Amino acid sequence: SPIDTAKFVAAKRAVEFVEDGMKLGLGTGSTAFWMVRLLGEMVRNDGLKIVGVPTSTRTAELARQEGIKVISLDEAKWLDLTIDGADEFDAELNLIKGGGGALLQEKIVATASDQMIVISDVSKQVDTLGAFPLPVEVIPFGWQTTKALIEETLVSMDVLGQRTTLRMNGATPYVTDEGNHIIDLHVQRIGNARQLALILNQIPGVVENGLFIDICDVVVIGHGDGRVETHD
Ligand code: DER
Repeated sequence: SPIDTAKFVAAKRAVEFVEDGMKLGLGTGSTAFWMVRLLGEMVRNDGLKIVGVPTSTRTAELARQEGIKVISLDEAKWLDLTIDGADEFDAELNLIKGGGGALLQEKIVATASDQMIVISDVSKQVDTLGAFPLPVEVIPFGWQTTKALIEETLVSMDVLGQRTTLRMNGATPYVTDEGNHIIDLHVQRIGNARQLALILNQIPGVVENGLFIDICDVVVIGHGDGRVETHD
């Protein structure tokens, strides 16, 4: 399908940045899926020498299946490059991530990397962040109070929507790799993403939010006709 083509060609362009000896952050999601598959082929067929730090248990499993050496972030300490997807990106390469529920490890790994490349498609390109609900990871203790505090914060900020929802996994609340919950913020548009990112993380009970500000260095945009653009 065109959307799969777009994801594939973006991943193919991104892995061109990968060199022997690199310590890589491996992203999570359907676009990152193609990147891990392509790296696996390069490891198996071309003898590419890399180690990978996954950003979720499911990426760890996929990487191992592909024959990529998986190590922990503590073993790696710092990474040369992280390649990951995004739910939205703007002209400043600020992102909303977390649609796949892995935003905490993704942000830690991306921040520990010399460079972050986002692999994406035009459906994620926006003038202003916020149409995609902003994921916020909260600890289970008192999560309903934390959710109410987040809503109070939204009322005091320049955001249009103030509705928040607990992310579910079927009939029960979604649980992240760290055992936390995710609150999705339906804000419609975010006037000041940098400010919102800072204020959200001051709320007791909030672990991390899906706004990636000044973290992404390059966005690779794939198109359904096979074209690829690179924005940095
Ligand atoms: O959850 C995440 O942050 C994912 O990277 C998400 O933002 C992109 O997932 P997709 O490639 O399946 O759209």
